[in-house]
Amino acid sequence: MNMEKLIITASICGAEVTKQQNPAVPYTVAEIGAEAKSAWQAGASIIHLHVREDDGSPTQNAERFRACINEIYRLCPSALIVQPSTGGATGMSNTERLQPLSLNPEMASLDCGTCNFGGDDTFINTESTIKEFALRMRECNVKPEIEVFDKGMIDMALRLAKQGYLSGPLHFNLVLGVNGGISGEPRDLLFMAESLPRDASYTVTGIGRHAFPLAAMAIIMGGHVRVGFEDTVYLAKGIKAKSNGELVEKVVRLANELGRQVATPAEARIILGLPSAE
Ligand code: KMH
Ligand code: ZN
Repeated sequence: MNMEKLIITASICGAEVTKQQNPAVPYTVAEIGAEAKSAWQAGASIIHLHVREDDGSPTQNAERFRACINEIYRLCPSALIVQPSTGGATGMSNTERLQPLSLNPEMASLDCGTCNFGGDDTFINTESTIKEFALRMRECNVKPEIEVFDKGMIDMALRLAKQGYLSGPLHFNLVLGVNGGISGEPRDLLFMAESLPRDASYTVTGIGRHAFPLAAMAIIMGGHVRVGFEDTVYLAKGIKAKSNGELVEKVVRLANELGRQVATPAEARIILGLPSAE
């Protein structure tokens, strides 16, 4: 397949998934480091990072992020790209959510709209919140991964880009299958991808049972793929993954079968227009 190499992002932890759902979900600094290593060894070049207290409760504390990022770099010497979440967990304040930007990461997630988020939870991102987060990312020299859960959020990002809050080429994360966002059928992904500017890059996140069918579509379409415990704890129907590495390995198998090569972290930086790590 004559396409750009595939960037695999591992969403190793998330803010909501628990050890009750899968005992391999990492909470401690050591567990987060080990899960990042398993994903990197399997072929991930980006870690989308949430962090937890040791008891599993989600936190956006900068020092906890620093400890986890240091542990990840200690265990993964090829300089993975670490992308902290600024979404945090539902109900967190903007000030709480913004804390990891103080560490000047290369990238961070930028959520571009409000939606229901499973059950009665809501994930609130008003227009002024998105503008504030985008400006802070620009100040800190952080490349936003524009996270969208529905088509209207793409439109919001494009409107803010027109107003100068975001600069191109834009990089999106199309998240499909959240209970409250767009569903995860093939036509949904086609619609979302066709709604992006021609020079944009995108990664695809399929939630739950949509993870691997949408990964296969993204591989064929020239998109990139995110997979990890944040998005699914299952390797296949009824089979829980033993690690994030197992989930990444499955994406690598799909890419190999479909003839698309997997990017190293250095190649991912070039694709995304990030400065090299050296
Ligand atoms: N935990 C969700 C409420 C992000 O990382 O930017 C939001 C989330 C998005 O995970
Ligand atoms: Zn996240």
